[in-house]
Amino acid sequence: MSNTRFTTNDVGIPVASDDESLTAGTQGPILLHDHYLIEKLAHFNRERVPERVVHAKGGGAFGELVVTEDVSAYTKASLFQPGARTESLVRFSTVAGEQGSPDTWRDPRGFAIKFYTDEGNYDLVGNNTPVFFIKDPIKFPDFIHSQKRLRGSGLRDHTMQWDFWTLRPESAHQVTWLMGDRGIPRSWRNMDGFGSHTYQWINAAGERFWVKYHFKTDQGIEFLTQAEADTLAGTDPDYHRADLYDAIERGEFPSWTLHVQIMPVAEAETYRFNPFDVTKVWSQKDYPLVKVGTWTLNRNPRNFFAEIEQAAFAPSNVVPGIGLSPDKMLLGRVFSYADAHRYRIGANHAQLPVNAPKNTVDSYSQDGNMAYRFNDPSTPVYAPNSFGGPHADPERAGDDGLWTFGTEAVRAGYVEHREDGDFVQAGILVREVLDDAARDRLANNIIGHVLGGTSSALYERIFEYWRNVDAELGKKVEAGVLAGA
Ligand code: HDE
Repeated sequence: MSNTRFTTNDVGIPVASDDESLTAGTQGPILLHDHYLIEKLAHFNRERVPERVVHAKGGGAFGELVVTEDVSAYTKASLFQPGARTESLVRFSTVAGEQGSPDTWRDPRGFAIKFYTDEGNYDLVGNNTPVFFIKDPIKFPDFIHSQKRLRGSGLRDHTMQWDFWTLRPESAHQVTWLMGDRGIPRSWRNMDGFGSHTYQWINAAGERFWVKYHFKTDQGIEFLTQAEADTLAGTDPDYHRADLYDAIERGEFPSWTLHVQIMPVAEAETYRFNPFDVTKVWSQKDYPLVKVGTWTLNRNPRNFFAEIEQAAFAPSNVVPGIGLSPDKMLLGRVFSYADAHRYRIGANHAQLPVNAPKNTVDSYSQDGNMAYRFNDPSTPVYAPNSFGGPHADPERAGDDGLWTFGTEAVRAGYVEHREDGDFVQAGILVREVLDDAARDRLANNIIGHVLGGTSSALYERIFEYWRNVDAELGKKVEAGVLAGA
């Protein structure tokens, strides 16, 4: 079969050989003016961008959100209006492992969605758990260091994980999720997604509500046992990435039903838990799920690097009709992600096709590395101007950062509402949500994890931590660890 495709270099010039470098005679040195060889080697050296400092290993796909219900009383955001269909991208990930690490390590899973709305990109960068380990962004680098690797040996270390968790007992709720079945989903298709933080919704009349997002898997929740996950980590480290890719290739499009919990602003102050603390959930008895629509994944990336590795999700990407909240973690993230993208991909990361919005960009940003998009030359380069350049319109904007602030600058924790406490909701999860078998698996997972190299000097503190979550569970953990030590 004749092949009429001919190799060129990166500027389209036909090249002489795919196989032989240019040398001075057959035994002579390679010649520096073999610029095609140089381009190949030099470009190869630059193939990697820095991996994400967390959530380095992942995979993703494209899809669509279809709004089947009417929630317009709560938000004017165009993507949530009845009947709206919005293209989207998701990236699922583990948190602590590096790019080549196994998909089946016990870890929360990232659940980052980008909605390409007609009013700009809306990114909901959540996890497969509704809560998080810490509640102040100042602790994030410490927390992540404790989950990653020791400085000297470069090894992971259970002692520093348990040391950090037990010294920051606000972690108890999330660690209970992590050590339970949800810590190793069977596949990305078999897990729920959560926005985790409290966000604002703003309706057309300007009324504000606090909301939490829940994506409930239509495939059903399924998990791997520790033993299954350990085996897969060795035999099939890309198990979850392959599962999603293969399902979509087969035409089996996974879907999730999107629900929200809605809290009237006036109730936030008196709710039994502080509704802005990301280590807490809102009880669904108090704030039941309100259905919004269906979100389906139906298209695989065509280029993993261009569309998934370079995907840049940022909690600062919020569109009109949606706003932020006094959750300190969320506010820390609003700075952190765009900063990470500028470092990792570059100042113009938003110009890449996967990150660019579908609507028109009319901003005053210009130049920088790899600038590709530019305004018509007649558009002024400054604002305000008298020559027809874009001007801000508060009516169109989202007012995403508005709520009533106290005026004093303080370094203090969250105001504790009457039922708050580090261990309260973790205990409810153990006693009221899990069944006997799940409680047993939880205890065994904890015991196995602690015995996986944790210094015995921490044992008593670990037992105390779990006794505080639940007396029974604490006893089981203590007995199991001491028996196995
Ligand atoms: Fe992240 N996180 N995070 N995080 N996070 C990143 O962004 C950060 C937090 C989450 O698939 C980084 O581009 C801070 C909570 C997901 O591309 C970084 C804090 C939740 C992803 C970063 C948090 C998340 C990230 C790494 C404490 C769930 C992967 C490189 C205030 C609600 C997104 C990058 C993807 C990624 C910072 C806490 C979820 C460094 C400072 C809470 C799903 O910017």
